[in-house]
Amino acid sequence: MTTLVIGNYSDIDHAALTRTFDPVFIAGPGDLAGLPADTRAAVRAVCYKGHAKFDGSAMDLLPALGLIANFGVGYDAIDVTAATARGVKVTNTPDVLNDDVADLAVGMLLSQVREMEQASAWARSGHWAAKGEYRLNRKFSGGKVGIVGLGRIGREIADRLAAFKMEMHYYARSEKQTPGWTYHADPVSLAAAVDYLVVALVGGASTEKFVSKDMIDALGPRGIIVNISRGTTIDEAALLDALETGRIGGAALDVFLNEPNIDPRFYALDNVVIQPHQGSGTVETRAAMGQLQRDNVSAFLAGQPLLTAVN
Ligand code: 8YV
Repeated sequence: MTTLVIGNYSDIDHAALTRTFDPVFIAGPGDLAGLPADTRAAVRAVCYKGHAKFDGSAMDLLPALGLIANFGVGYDAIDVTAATARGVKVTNTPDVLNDDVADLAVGMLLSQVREMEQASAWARSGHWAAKGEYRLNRKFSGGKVGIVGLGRIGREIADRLAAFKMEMHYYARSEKQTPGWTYHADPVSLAAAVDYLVVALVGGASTEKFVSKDMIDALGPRGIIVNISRGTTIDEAALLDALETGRIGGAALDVFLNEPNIDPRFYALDNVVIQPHQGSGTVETRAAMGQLQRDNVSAFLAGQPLLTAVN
């Protein structure tokens, strides 16, 4: 046995992993210590899925480890510095999920602005027939949007929103070739310039609470925040305060701190669209992510170049 699979996989992925590697499966890094020492010693590659921390002490339980292949583009759960220090390569699954995550981001924003959840509840509860038309809401096309992080996914979101005739603004570490779009080196100035703020940053320590109270206040009472990145990228306490007091108009969130046990204050808010971290959650995309994860492991075990290495 050279491959260890960590995390919860779909039946299709589970079968493909079994066929390809005949691995040992465990639910999370917390189960590593319970494996027999000779099993741990035989592990050269790990397929990892999940958001629990996979740190240096977990890696030290696998002395022959050479690869951690992550199921997901975001690898903030894995301590890449610790991996590199131990000569362990890390791979992820970029690009194959860009369309799905961007589609969901746009759908969540449109749903929030046009109050689709509330309007649906109005119809289902009989109010439409008994009380009449649902209240007027707000025009979506032609708004001003700010993308926080114009990487691969941010760019896909921006391209979709540009098709809604939006005025495009963005923050990124450096200005991009995007004629007609306004670059803001200062994220607070970005937030002040737009109606909608879409967060598409990488996760991890470098972006923790990047969307600050100052940015939230600059966005203002008509402003709406969308987050499809990681819960850590927003100062969640500041966001909840602003949502509860009306200092911000609303939010559409696919990611939270402490998923899936998110702060119950979110459930009491009717100005939040809540999604259960399902940005990449289609059959097609999860299949492509699983394939890329397995292809990285196969390449590693065959001594060939990794497809999508991050260190
Ligand atoms: C998760 C994600 O990987 O790709 C990412 O970074 O957040 C998701 O696609 C997926 O939920 C499996 O854990």
